[in-house]
Amino acid sequence: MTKDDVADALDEIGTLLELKGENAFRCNAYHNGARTVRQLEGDLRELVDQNRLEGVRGIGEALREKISTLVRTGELPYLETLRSEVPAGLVEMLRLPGLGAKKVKALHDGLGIDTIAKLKAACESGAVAELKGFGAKMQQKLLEGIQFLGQVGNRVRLDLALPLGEGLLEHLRKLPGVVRAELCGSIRRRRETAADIDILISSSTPQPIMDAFVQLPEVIQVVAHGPTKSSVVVGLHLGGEKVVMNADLRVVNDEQFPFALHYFTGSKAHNIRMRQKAIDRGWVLNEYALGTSSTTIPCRTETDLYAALGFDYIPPELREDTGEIEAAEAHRIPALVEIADIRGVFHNHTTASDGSASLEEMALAAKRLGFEYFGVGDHSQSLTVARGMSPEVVRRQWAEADALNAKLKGIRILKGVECDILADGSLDYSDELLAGFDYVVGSVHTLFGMPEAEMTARVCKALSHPHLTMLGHSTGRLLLRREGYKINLDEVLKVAAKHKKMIEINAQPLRLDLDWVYVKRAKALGIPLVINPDAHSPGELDLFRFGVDVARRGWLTREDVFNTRSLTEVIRELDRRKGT
Ligand code: DGT
Ligand code: CA
Ligand code: ZN
Repeated sequence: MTKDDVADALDEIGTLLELKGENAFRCNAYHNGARTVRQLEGDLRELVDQNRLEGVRGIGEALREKISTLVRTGELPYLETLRSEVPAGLVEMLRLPGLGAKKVKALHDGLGIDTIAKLKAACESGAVAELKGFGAKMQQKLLEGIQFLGQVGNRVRLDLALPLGEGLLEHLRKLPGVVRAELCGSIRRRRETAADIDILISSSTPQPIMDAFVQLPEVIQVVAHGPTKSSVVVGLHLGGEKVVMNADLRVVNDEQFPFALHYFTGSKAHNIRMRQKAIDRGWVLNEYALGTSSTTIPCRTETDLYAALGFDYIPPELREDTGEIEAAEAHRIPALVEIADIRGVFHNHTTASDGSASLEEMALAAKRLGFEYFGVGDHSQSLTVARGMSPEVVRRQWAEADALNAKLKGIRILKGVECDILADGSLDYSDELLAGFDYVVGSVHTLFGMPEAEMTARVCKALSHPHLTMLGHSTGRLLLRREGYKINLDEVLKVAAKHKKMIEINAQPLRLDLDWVYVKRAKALGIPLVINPDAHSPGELDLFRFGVDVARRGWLTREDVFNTRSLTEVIRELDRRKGT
């Protein structure tokens, strides 16, 4: 039992008590206790054994007793009882936007709703709108939320699935008898979310590898344990979130590895087209081999496999059957942008708005990543929830940037802003002030409910503003949480191209917005793209790499991405734009 496991249990108790209608004070005691446990210093087992939890603020006697039981026995009968008393569907309903424990309880008490399916039916019949405290608007919102949940299912964001998968891979690679081991599936293709972790290993001794796999520390449940295929549920705490997902392991012999790697990497659409290409040559391609009924074509690697069919190697990010097979056939697969190509970033926050670190700390963190420039882009004045900067704060930040640029070696601070695009499409500062920035990122943060035509006009108007340099997170989506605002992106791209504006690929793993599908279209229109981490702390600067994944999925080369340029080139281009 780690601190996180214990804290999760306390949080769960708090939530279950809320759903039972316990008083808020008692419920909060558990949530606060959970937070305290997560932040405790030292080994929890020792703290319990030496009675050192006594006197810790936020952990009263009732909690202390439960923590001790959990740590000593790994179980908590009190929690088990609570779980059996509260229908599981109620907990699931909490995932819907706008539904807290009080409302879930009201739905349960008032209409007997204890599953999402029943909630959907009650919304469709209009019963929810009639319930006190709900109304037609809430009912509509719930229906939309249910539909969204149905679409996203149990997918997990790449920034969580990837480290979880890489952790498993690291354990597995150390096992005796493992020749090659790789992650496959959507994670290898760097899709922004994944349904499960697909792992492939080559070995001539699969059984002991299977046995070790189902016993890895991350495994919380074994779904299937076979001779060459096993399936488990894994769980891990990552950055304050508990990630739980399925992981499948397949073992093949080493001759089969490139074929299996190709097959399980997918996508399914790519595989189907590839198999057809093989058939066109009178061959068969499956997860074990390429060849005719009598002979097989030996391949050591995926590169060999593609070459056998007369193709260029296709990077996994492109394998979505959106033209990559034709390009490989014509030897026109582009050299995709790489992490090492990125030389700076433009959209980041500091304590001047809602960031957690000073301008100097952020700039130094950027330098440590090997960047040549750090563009600061704090929020503008009207965004008060994010402590948007008044013109005075802006001028103070400029002076600070000048002083730091005189002092710091090896990193150059560029003076930018993430300027709000107001409801009517105008920008949030006077033209005079805007002219003083090195560049302006324009973003929408308010009135997400606007009709599509209005939102499109709003953003397009901002794109025509002479001082706007690039458009920030263009739909406002939060992956697996909320859809973006309604906007005609094709129109937006057309207008951006016309005014020669850049478009950001927001690399926050929760956003990854512009979506890769539109990245590809932006490139076709000649629009320069910019990969920005939208960092709110020094550690988040490194998130830029998830933006590189999106750029690669959008077929971008180094030339297509503005922040692959050197500092000198960037300054020259920004100056040129300001002159026009
Ligand atoms: P996911 O798991 O939804 O994030 O996406 P994938 O692409 O990882 O899908 P998954 O895990 O169901 O399957 C892994 C790969 O296996 C998939 O990308 C392609 C291959 N595959 C799975 N089912 C089929 C199929 O019916 N036909 C073909 N040709 N390939 C398949
Ligand atoms: Ca998968
Ligand atoms: Zn923003």
